[in-house]
Amino acid sequence: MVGILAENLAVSDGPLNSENATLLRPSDPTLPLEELHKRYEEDGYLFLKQVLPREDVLEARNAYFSSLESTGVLKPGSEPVEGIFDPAKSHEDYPGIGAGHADGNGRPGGEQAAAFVDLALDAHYQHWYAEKFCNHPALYDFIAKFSGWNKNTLSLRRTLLRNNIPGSKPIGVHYDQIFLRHGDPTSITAWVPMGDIKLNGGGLIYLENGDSIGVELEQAFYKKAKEAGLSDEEAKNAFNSNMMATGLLSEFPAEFARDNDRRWLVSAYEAGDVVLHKPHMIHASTLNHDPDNVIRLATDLRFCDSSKPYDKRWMNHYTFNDGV
Ligand SMILES: O=C(O)CCC(=O)C(=O)O
Ligand SMILES: [Fe+2]
Repeated sequence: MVGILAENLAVSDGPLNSENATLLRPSDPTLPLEELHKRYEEDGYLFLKQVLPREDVLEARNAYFSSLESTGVLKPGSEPVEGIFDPAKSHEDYPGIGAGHADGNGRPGGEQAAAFVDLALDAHYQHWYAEKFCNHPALYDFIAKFSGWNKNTLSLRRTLLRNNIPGSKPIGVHYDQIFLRHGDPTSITAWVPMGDIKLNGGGLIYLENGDSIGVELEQAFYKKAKEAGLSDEEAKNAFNSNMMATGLLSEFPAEFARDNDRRWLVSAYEAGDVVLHKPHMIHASTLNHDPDNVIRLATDLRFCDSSKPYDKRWMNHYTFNDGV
């Protein structure tokens, strides 16, 4: 019998249940470094419980939704920090940034969505976010110690604040090195939920033992490019042309897991949790089916060793069509 993990837990091409999914393993950030390293290397991810102070994350969530309130996205009478979508509105008028729209990372939505999209983009440049949240010492210090990069730990400026409104399109299957391919494949992504996310509320999912599959895919892309007679530099630039225009491996997570004989790892998240993942670790997002219409907000912060080559395109704040 197929067990239910959560009512309505699903990806774009179908439900996630005990047959094709299981739970992500949480880790206490105070565990010995040796154990944390072992988990990160073995699993391709490290799901840190409460590494950021919950109140600081909620303060950022509040700032974000307060800045969007004028667009009518929030349910009348609700508090901005709750981030509850107005059920009378259509999610099409509130498109998310960076969810792998057909036009890559171009500007989403039409005329109707302009004010919302402008403000959602503008949030990336605000002091509360760009200076305070992205450089939170609790996370930076953890990564500097965990990686052993210490003072060479560099936080890449380009980040994506992603609001997934109930019913909107989640990001498809990918690994991050595809987008960071001008840098050494040792960077660390920190996926940071900005608020509590229920199991069926649109959180990130990871492919079980997915790092080795990502490494193999990367090698296969590289080999194919070389066989086509491309130089190293050209091969680097040709990665995207080997897959979908968006750099994604697939828009169909259920099918992708089936084809690779793997399960998806799922979790509910609390404000203060962070998942670190390796550059080839395969992941995607679930549909936001939050029964209370809570908007899923998260950001991806990336860290690298500044003594190694890193992707300089990531040293500028995110803008539409920035070529990454
Ligand atoms: O938040 C999402 O839906 C996608 C995030 C992601 O892919 C990442 O953090 O690398
Ligand atoms: Fe990613």
